[in-house]
Amino acid sequence: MATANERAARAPTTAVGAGGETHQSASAPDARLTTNHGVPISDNQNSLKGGRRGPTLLEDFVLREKIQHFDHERIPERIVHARGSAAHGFFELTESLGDVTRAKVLTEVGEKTEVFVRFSTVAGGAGSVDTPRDVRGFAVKLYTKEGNWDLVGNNIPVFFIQDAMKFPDLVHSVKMEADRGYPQAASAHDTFWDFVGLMPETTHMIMWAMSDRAIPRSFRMMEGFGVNTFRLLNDADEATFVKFHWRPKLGLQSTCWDEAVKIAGADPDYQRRDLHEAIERGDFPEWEFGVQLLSQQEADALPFDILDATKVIPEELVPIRVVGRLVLNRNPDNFFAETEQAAFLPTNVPPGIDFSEDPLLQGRLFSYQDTQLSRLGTVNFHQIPINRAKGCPFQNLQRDGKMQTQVPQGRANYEPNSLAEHGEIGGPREDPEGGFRSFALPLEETKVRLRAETFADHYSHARLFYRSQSAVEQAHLASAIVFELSKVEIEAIRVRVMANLRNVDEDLAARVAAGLNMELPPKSKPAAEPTDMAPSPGLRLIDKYPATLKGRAVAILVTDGADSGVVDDVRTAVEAAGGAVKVIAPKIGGVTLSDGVALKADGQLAGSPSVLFDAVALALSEEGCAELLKESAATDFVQNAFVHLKAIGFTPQAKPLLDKAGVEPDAGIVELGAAKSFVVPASTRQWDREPKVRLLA
Ligand code: HDE
Repeated sequence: MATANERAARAPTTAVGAGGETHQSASAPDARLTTNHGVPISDNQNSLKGGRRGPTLLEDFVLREKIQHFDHERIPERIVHARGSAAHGFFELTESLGDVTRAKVLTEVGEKTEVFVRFSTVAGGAGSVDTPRDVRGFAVKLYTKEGNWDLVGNNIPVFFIQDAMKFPDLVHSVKMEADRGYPQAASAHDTFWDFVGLMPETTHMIMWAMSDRAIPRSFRMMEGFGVNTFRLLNDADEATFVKFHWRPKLGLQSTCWDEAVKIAGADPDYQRRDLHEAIERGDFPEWEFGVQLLSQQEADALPFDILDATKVIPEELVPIRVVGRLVLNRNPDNFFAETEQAAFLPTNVPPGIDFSEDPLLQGRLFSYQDTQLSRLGTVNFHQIPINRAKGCPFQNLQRDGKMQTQVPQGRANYEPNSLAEHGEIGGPREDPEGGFRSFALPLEETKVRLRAETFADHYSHARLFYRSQSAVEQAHLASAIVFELSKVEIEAIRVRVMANLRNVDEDLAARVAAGLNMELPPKSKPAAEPTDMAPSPGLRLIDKYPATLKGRAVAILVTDGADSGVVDDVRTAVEAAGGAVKVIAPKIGGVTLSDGVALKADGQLAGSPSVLFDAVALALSEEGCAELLKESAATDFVQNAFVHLKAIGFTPQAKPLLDKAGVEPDAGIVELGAAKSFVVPASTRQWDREPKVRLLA
């Protein structure tokens, strides 16, 4: 584990800048404050004035430099995926894919490759919240020996649109509306659903976005997908299609919608904090890396087009081969320098990995490089430390440009040149054997601007997804659509969406109509009639919900006089099961337990609602409980834990609070200290409770 202190301790007292210059790091005990040009500063409190109370002088370069740098501290935020957080770690290959690729990162078993991974929401701005209903970005930069490989994925394996041409329209529709500047970080508004209704190709992704996948419990508990189909190329340049997968060791876990909404208020940085704190305490998040491999013949035999990013390849049809693992074990030292300046490029692929003709991917191949130019302001953004190729040198004859930090030697800035023959520096040369080669795709057709017929089916996969879900998940999905459409003001937009939903599943459409209390409209005419595919249990979420406390947090709410034995027992049991314990008390100074021992609090009740924890234990004394009955934060604490399907452990003295909060007994309501384990129900959600606490569509 690398705590902030340990990192500071091992940090060098001088750091090497990207261009090789050194500057004293702030952690050096004798560090002297200087201007950006190294001039020592004598006074950092007062500007230079003409007289004791006179005007500030233009001559004051110390003040001007400081304010000017501050004025320019911000760079444009990402147009999408603006809000994100990241961590360093490594990728380790556990099984070689040498039969299908020559990429060393996928053939050298046991080799550890440094990575930087950024997770993000998509629609909200950089200052928005962590828990909206949204797709999550899962961008991995692998610093391989053969150049950076950026696997820029999402936590959902399909996408809203089939062709990059529609991306600006999609993003405009989901972002805050153009005239009013709201809603922020929300898809529940007219323009988004207008686009959805008019573009049936969005339907499959809508199923995923309305499922609990779009309200994940933690970045550590999400799957990741490369989404687009790529190619792997072996030594003989033979191609195999590939889909990339990341599978979390902690399993897939999500929140309840009502909980996600409340977390946004209680802790807008919930997921960012969760990732940071897990890594600080040495609880390193880990994912399996898997691939689905298909030959051209296997791809041709599928009843859908693998170049269409709105289609999923069910793992029951093409199994996922696990060949590696990803571990995140170090927080960034500086958010701006690393997380904000990280530039991910789907075009970054090492030899042995290549693109497919997926028209969405093809557009991405242009967009990311282009957006980095405007975001980071220079063609030299690859020289920023977080973006530099670290696994190997980068060397070419490109020169100059804004913010050039390299100092190339010699006169050879062109190729071919013969200078090496004359004892001068000749510069790097191309490598026909080891260099990147594209797949020799035969191209014989005429130029066209159209959508292939093989992309016409917009509903079969949406149907497959919906019908593959468990009953609980189907109810959540239908309720999410009802929630979102209820925020849509133009009725015709709701009607159009419902008409499309009838092509997915009549039951789903009827549930949505009932939830809106609207007539079910006639079915819209699909471009291609949907077909029934065999359900794919692999598409479920709740089945991948592990019964474990590992990676989860349990709050113990304590009052003065609470039984210290109970508090100790809960802590010991939870920690033994891999969970983290937070003590919550009415006051941050803590409480005095029954044995007179003082217990400090990690959080104060009013600022630490139960939405921030996976299960709660109420270790209250009789007097403490009587006090809490007068505090609505306490009632909310218990009631929310109940309606968010969490386990509640309680001392008998806490019973009046349970009653006031309307808690009804079930398998998740456990008396502490009694024979029944609290850890068992705390390790999962109480799905059976849901019909008692919520009317679902
Ligand atoms: Fe992106 N996307 N995208 N995207 N995307 C960006 O690049 C774009 C798409 C994804 O943490 C932008 O650096 C187009 C699919 C992630 O820094 C931009 C299209 C997938 C991130 C861009 C797509 C993604 C981005 C904005 C359709 C899943 C955050 C800032 C043709 C595979 C990376 C930036 C980070 C970011 C363009 C669709 C994932 C504008 C044109 C599909 C995880 O270049």
